[in-house]
Parts: sequence; C-alpha cells; structure tokens
Amino acid sequence: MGVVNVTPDSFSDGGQYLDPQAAVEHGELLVEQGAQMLDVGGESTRPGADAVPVDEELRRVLPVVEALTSTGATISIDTSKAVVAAAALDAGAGYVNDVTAFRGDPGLAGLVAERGVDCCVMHMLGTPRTMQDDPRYDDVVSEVKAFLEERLAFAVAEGIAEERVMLDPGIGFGKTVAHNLELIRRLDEIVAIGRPVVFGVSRKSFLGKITGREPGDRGVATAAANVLALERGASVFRVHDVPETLDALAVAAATLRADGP
Ligand code: HH2
Repeated sequence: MGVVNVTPDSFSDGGQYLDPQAAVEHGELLVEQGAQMLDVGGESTRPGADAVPVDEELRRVLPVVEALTSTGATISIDTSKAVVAAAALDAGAGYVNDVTAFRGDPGLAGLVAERGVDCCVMHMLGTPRTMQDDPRYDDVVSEVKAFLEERLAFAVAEGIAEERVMLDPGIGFGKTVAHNLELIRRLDEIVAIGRPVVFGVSRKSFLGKITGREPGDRGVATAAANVLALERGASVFRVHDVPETLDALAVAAATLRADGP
C-alpha cells in the first residue's frame, strides 16, 4: 500500500503532494513501482496535527482519488469522516482506512457496511493531538489486541462482513519506542485474531530515534521493520518508499517459502 498524502503538514512529506497533479503523478509512480493499493489522505494524523474541515478535505482528495482509479490499484481513502469516505467511494475508491476505528464518525461503519467495501480499523491511544503525551499500557500487545477484537465485533454488529475487515496495531499512535518495538516483536499475537493485519511503520519517528536519520532517509529502516512484520504474518505494508520495501519483502517471502537448503 503506497502512501499519497495530499496535505501541507504530513510528518515526512507534508506539502510535497498538496497540488493534485503532483499527488496523482506520485500515485502513478508508486503503482509503476509495484504498489497494489494507494492510500489517499487529506488530513495529517501526526502528533499535534490540526483537524481539517470537511470541505477542505474533499477538495484535496477527490480529484486525486478520481484520477488514480485508472491506475488499476485499489484506492483506499484515509479518512475518519463518513462524508469524505462516501464521496471518495463514489469517485472510485474501494477501501476505507479509518485511523479512529469507527470511533470518530458515527456514520462511517454503516457506510462501509452499505457499500460492501473492505476497510481497515486501527488502534490509537487518545487522539492525534494528545496521543504522544506519556502513553502507558500494562501490556501494550494484549491491550491493542483486545481493542482490535472489540472494534472487529463492533464493525460486524454494524453490518460489515467480517471478511471485509483488516486490523492495524497503529504503530506510533500513542506509543513509545519500546511500545512500537514490542508490538513488532509480538505481531503474531495480533495476527492470531484471524484477520489480515495492516502494518504502517513507514518513516516513523521511532525509526529516527534508533537510526538518527531524518524521515526521507528512513527507507532502509522501514524495510527492516516490514521484513520482521512479514515474518510474523502481516499482510498489507503501508509505505512511502515502494521499491526498497518490495525488494526486502520479496527476499523475505522467498526465504520463508523455501523448503530447505
Ligand atoms: N499511519 C499514518 C496515517 N495513516 N493508517 C493506517 N492504517 N496505519 C498507519 O500506521 C497509518 C495510517 C501516518 O503516516 P503518514 O500518512 O505518512 O503521515 P501523516 O498522518 O502525518 O499524514
């Protein structure tokens, strides 16, 4: 899943693809590089980010979603607003990525149910404004797992087919470096819920804390974390840098598939 941020303030590429034409060209490049899905978002979720009004979010994402449908990739709309998701689905999107896990807008789960599309529900402690203010857990993995199980049950109760729901531990969303590392190390426990796991580690700040690198230079660090996630059973890898991730995953997958020496 390649990331297309149509935002002025995303943490690693804010402003680069705010112009719709630049965003479309970037999405097309990611598909040429091998992305099978594109996640189009018009609102940053970085710590402390400002909320974006509906009209502005629609203005940012709709032309980009519409143009990128011709790439043949599945277009995911990264939003927590039902109005934005509905318009994006009308424009050709086929997937809803909600970082609030249907807690942000009471109409979003019903919309996903009605349209019969796939969706991703993600764990976040608090809101983007507050999530990095001293996050605490007794056991981060079991708490994230319990949250995702509850959100999966909620989605099903709202009429979404269980087979349509993917789960995401929300790396970096209300987590310290140690929390993120523990979630990666024990990702198999999230995979054991039985739904495909989406893993979004790309360029995130804990990789910078470990490597000392700036966001644009975290492609290798991102690939390393994605390889570990693949080994533990993750299914979808949300990344800004498609080529290095694909190479790393191809080698890891071939190795895991191999029958022996
Ligand atoms: N991470 C970001 C945004 N959306 N969605 C899912 N399912 N999982 C993630 O880990 C995830 C996500 C943050 O990354 P980015 O889009 O690059 O930054 P920003 O939110 O600042 O636009």
